[in-house]
Amino acid sequence: MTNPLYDTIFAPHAGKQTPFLYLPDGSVITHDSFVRRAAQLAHALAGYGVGTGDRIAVQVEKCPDMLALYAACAQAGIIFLPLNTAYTGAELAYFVEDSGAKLLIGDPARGAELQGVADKAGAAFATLDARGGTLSDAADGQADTYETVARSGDDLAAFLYTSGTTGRSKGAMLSQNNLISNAKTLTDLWRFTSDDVLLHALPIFHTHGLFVATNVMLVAGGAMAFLPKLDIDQLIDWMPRATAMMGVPTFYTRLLDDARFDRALTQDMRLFISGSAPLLSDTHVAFEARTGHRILERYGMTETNMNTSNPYDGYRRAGTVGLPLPDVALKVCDADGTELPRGETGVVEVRGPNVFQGYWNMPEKTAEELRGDGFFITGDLGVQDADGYVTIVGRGKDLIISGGYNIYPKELELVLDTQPGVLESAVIGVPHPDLGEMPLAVLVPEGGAQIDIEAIGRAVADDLARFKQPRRYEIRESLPRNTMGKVQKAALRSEYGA
Ligand code: MLC
Ligand code: AMP
Repeated sequence: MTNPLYDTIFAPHAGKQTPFLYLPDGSVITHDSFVRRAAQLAHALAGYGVGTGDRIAVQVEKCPDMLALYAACAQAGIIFLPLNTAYTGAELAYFVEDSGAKLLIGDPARGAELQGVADKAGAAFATLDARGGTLSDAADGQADTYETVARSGDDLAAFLYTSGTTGRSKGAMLSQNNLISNAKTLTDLWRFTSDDVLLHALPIFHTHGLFVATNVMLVAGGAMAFLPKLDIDQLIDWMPRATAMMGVPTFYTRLLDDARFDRALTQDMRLFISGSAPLLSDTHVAFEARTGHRILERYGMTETNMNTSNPYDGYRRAGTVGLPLPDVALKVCDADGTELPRGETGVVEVRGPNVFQGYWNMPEKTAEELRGDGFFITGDLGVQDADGYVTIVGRGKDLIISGGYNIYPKELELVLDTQPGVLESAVIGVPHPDLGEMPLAVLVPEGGAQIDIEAIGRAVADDLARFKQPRRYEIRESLPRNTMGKVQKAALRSEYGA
């Protein structure tokens, strides 16, 4: 193979007139037209001076061209760096500068702002959305074949940024083999074939919607109902024409809240998969009672793609994330990395072809989390039972997961601490019926100062994407600390969590 990722996932589709993307307006993109569009986009990228090994930062709404850009990057050996469309200009500037991206591709409606971000970072700028843009214009007249650039499986295919406990985002470097191994393993494990139609309502800038869903469907040669976002009416409308769905737990709780969602509607579905955040056992049980389907829960992360899955044929155990994938080694360890006996709770560590290559330009961070023997320290607390099923019982890392998006409290605290009248802050996750968790900010005023919460709400909006912004503020005289001076977040969670 000259380019394992392109040759495995995209090349087999050239010439196939079968449906790949069903779009909400009724139009269909075939497998063949998808790879042809990718080739045109690869030519357009070359026109912007982007070449093999370069990075491109892509903050583009979910649309077929955004997905085809991923294929174009694979074909041209360019490293694809997709970014959440909710990120502010300030957040984006960090990613473009840190990654050294040669080109930023963004929303035409934010053209002036993003051009400024690109200029500051010394990157070129192009626009793209579902209606077009300068990149799409540049692609339109190009040849629809492109000579695939030779790459090895160890070459990098993508960067996905993930925040950390220090508040500074880290670029997780994913190789071609990282993506290929997961794509093949999951296609087999979940029995995807060319007969499948996947309901795809997830964003395509994260592991779940991009690599898990898209790569699996391409390896299988199936189709996707490619929906812009989670819209329950649309999901219900498409369900009788689909065979499978992948979603975060909010997808399942919202479906259950709708009386139209029942056994008849799901009778032709064969598989519902959940991940990215804990699925409550209650949801699992209610879903089976309503539809007769047992949700298949799996567990993964940006740095490792998927690690475990409940079985397709065997018992799907509610509240567990199932068994390690066939090519993944998993152990539950103490803080020193010593494996604990089955049944004891500790930190989950994983090793396998799915595990990333390290954090871009952060060798110390990489060494802290990726052991010399290849085991990655996930920061999740888990327990494995005698049958091998893994349950995630909590997180060692200070992380909030809201509707499947990660929010690192430190990043918010750094912004809040600089606000007028604020001496210090602590951000905690509190339960939320729809999104699982949401961030609550506890603020301590400087001696005698008045804190203007509305002004703070407006100020954080410049720095933080909306989904990260605290939904509730509490003011108190001081933060509870232990004898070492560390803020006791558990105490705050039990005080405000209800
Ligand atoms: C949207 N909003 C959120 C939010 N999503 N707030 C907190 N958390 C979220 N996840 C806010 C918006 O800013 C807006 O705020 C309001 O909610 C309505 O926006 P929306 O776009 O209409 O929201 P909605 O469609 O309801 O989106 C909710 C959601 C979506 C849960 C469907 O966030 C989603 O698709 N999440 C999936 C995330 C995902 O793919 N994660 C995978 C990561 S990969 P306002 O105030 O302006 O109205 C990974 C590895 C693995 O974790 O294992 O898979
Ligand atoms: P991210 O960094 O966005 O990739 O988020 C990965 C994190 O999501 C993991 O480290 C877990 O904490 C969490 N996660 C993913 N899937 C599950 C799941 N099925 N159950 C519980 N937590 C999950």
